[in-house]
Amino acid sequence: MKIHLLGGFLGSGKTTAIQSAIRVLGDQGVKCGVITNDQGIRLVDADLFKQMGVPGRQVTNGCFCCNYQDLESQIQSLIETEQPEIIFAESVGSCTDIVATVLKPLRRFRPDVRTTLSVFADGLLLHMLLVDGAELFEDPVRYLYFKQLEEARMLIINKVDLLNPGQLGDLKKVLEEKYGNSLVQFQNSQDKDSIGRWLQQLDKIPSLLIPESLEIDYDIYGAGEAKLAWLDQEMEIESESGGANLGAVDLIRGIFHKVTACKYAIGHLKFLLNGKNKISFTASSPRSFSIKIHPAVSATLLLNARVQTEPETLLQLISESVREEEERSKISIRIRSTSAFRPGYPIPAHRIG
Ligand SMILES: Nc1nc2c(ncn2[C@@H]2O[C@H](COP(=O)(O)OP(=O)(O)O)[C@@H](O)[C@H]2O)c(=O)[nH]1
Ligand SMILES: [Mg+2]
Repeated sequence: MKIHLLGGFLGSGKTTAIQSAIRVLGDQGVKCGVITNDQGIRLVDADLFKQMGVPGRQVTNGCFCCNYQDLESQIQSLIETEQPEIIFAESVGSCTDIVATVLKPLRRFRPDVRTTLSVFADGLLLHMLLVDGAELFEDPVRYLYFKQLEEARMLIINKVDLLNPGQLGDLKKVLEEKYGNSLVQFQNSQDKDSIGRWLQQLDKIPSLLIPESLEIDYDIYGAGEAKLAWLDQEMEIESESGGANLGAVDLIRGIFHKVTACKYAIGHLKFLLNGKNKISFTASSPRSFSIKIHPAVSATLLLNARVQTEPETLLQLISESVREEEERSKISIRIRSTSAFRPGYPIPAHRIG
């Protein structure tokens, strides 16, 4: 059996890569399972995997490292009930130091399982940070972001389809200087062939190759996580005139525009409309999106926002957007659940240095 861990910042494309990989492997008759992870509980991506029919488990309320025993139990439960050949475990995008706190413990406690770690980075965002010198993130968030890349032995530069040849060339040069010792893979996770190459690389990594644990200052790492606001919200939208879906989409646009107008760096702003359509924005994503919608008297919307600001500020911004949309579209929006917080200080259960 194999466990492929995925790390890397919010919105870098981990879930997309797992979904594509499971499709590719499914065509080959390989049974896969997935473990999702987040500081929150009501997650867009967990719902999507369920909808795909992928056997899945969740580690919620904190990262894998701080909930190692829960991760272990979820792996055991997947193995016992589903017998997958491969488990993909996606770590929450604000987490780093995974080699010391997850990969090495897994190799110690499950020596019979082949375990790998791939760290994902959004190529366009990385180009903005390393080549353009964009100052998107506050210092401790930047520290966390680059610590994730530093510990990668397998670094996936994702979303290469969004880079033009000039940008790709510049990025390759910088990466060669900074991460020349890592295996750097340029990928489009929406593309089957590209995903196939990643899966081949995962099979080639020698099992005895154990990456080095990071040297890391937990106070700065913890401060970086605490600079990010987490907000999860479930909403029900109603419109007697059939405008519920349209209202939901306008609300999504409204929230995105408010966040960008305030210049809050977006980690990941994700929406799930009616339990099936994922609409997501990251620091690098295009400002517009299109989605086919039908008239409906009611709609549901699940929101997972991870944004560099205070949770209270984010909550206020979203409440304002909701109020404005209700007035503008003459719809009614009922909030079914809300959870707004910043991640707690990381205290890993194990750390193998
Ligand atoms: N163009 C492009 N978009 C991608 C790629 N991988 C992911 N995305 C998009 O990036 C956003 C974040 O992806 P997701 O997999 O949810 O990121 P995660 O937070 O790391 O799991 C989504 O809108 C995806 O559709 C890629 O290779 N190319
Ligand atoms: Mg994800």
